[in-house]
Amino acid sequence: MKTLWVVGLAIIMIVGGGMVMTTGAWAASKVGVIVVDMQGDFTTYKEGSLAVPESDQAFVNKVRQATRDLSAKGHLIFATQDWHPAEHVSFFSNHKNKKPFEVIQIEDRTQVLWPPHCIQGTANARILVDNNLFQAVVKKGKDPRYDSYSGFQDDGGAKTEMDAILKRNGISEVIVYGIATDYCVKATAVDAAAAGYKVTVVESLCKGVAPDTSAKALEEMKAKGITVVAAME
Ligand code: VGL
Ligand code: ZN
Repeated sequence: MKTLWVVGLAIIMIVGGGMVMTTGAWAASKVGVIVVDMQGDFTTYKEGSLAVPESDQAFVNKVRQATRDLSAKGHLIFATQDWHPAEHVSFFSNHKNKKPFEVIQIEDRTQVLWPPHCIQGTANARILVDNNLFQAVVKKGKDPRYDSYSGFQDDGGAKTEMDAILKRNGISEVIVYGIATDYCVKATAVDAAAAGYKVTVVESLCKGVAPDTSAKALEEMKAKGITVVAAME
C-alpha cells in the first residue's frame, strides 16, 4: 500500500515536470508575464508627453490581444506602472535651465531629463491594457529623488514588491514586453534575470525611445542570458 502511494507520488512529480519546492509546500513552477509601462504618456495613440515612435493604436491593440491570449493560456499577468509625483527628479522642468532629453549627473548617477510624464492620478498615467487581466500592478518611481526604470528596484536601491509577488505566485519564468525597450523593458528584464528568473523578451510587443539605444538594449539583454524572440508564437 505504502509503495503504491510512493510510486503514485513519483508519477505525479514526473508529470508535474516543473514542480519546485517552496517553504513548506509544493507549488507549481509557473510562467508570469510582466507588461511594462503600457501607459498613455508613452504612446502616440494617446498623444503622450513622452510618446515613443510607432506606439500607435495598432501597437497598443497588438499588446492588448497578446496579453489576453497569454492570460487565456493560464499565465499570470503582472504590470508595472510608472507613477511619478509632480516634483520628480527625472522631469527637466524641475531643474534650472535644462531641456528635455538632456543628461545630467546626480551624485554618482546618470539621469536623463524627461518631459513630465506619468504623474500620479493623471489620465495618461493609466495603463492601456485591460486592468482586469492583472494579478498585480507594481507602481514605481514614486520617490521624487530617484528614477526607477526597473520594475524590481529604483535607482536608490529600494526594492519594489515585484520579486515577492512573483515568488508568492510560484513564478520562476517571466515573459517581458512593453515600453520602452531601451529603458524600462531592459531594466526590468535585466533585474528579473539577476533575481534568477528565466526571462524572455518579445521584441514585436516592445517599442523604444530611439533605434540605436533599443538595438543596443536587445544585445545587452541577450548577453545577460535573456532570450529575445521576435513575436509571441
Ligand atoms: C520610461 C523614461 C522615463 C520607460 C519611464 O517606461 O521606459 N522611460 N520613465
Ligand atoms: Zn518615468
